[in-house]
Amino acid sequence: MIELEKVIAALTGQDPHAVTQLVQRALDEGIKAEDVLNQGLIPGMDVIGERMQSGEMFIPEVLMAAKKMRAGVSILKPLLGDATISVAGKVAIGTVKGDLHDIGKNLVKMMMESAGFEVNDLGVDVAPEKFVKAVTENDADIVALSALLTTTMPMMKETVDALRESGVRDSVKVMVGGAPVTKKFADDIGADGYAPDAGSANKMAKTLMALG
Ligand code: B1M
Repeated sequence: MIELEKVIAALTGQDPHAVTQLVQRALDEGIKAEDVLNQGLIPGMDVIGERMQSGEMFIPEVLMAAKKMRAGVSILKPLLGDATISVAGKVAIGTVKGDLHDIGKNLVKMMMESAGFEVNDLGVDVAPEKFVKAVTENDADIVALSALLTTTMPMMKETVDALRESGVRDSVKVMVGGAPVTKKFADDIGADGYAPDAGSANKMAKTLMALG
């Protein structure tokens, strides 16, 4: 059994190799790769997300933790079946058309990957039809839209409308976020979920997956 406290300490500490060392030690002790991931790294990143949400941790620390997490997962990946890696669901994420801001979107992506989601990053300035394509061709379970400009927020509604017009709206969940976006806005445009920050975005994604 990998101890969660040790994972959290490794994710939040100063030593850049602490997570990889911990993962390797756990494997050497005979702990299954799947358990190291599901009972160690993923719950550890959930705690990081909660600390970010509550203001206990700041963006640079969260980025460092996500980087360490990725290094830990890269040791586990060859030992895990594909199904174990992508159990949480498939997400197509992007910053909406007309908007070039991607720092927050990238952070959300990292947190989602850390939580076990397979994330297809469509980049910035993503037109509604590209999100539609991600659903029709790549079977995304969740479309995750980021916007940082009040002028590009309407593009979120256009994306929801495009999904509806293409007949795939009912087969996918839509979640939105970004500094100017609110829960009320999300409700008004017919999105399924809203998250104020990267720490809560992966929780919302898990909630949406559980709704089916
Ligand atoms: Co721009 N910019 N910018 N900018 N920029 C803002 C957003 C702005 C608030 C600055 C200001 O005026 N005070 C302002 C928007 C005003 C408004 O619309 N209300 C603004 C403007 C006006 C512009 C330009 C129009 C400026 C110009 O050219 N005249 C221009 C637009 C370009 C375009 O997009 N078409 C522009 C350009 C740029 C740069 C290219 C220079 C650069 C972006 C670089 C990049 O992203 N690669 C930039 C930056 C860096 C900023 C600020 C300074 C920082 C944004 C950021 O990265 N924050 C920003 C001012 C500010 O916020 N202080 C500003 C850190 C990031 C971690 O936070 O993105 O909010 P954030 O993400 C958070 C949450 O919002 C949430 O989780 C993240 C982590 O917790 N979240 C989600 C984000 N997406 C989510 C999705 C989810 C869930 C949660 O679910 C799917």
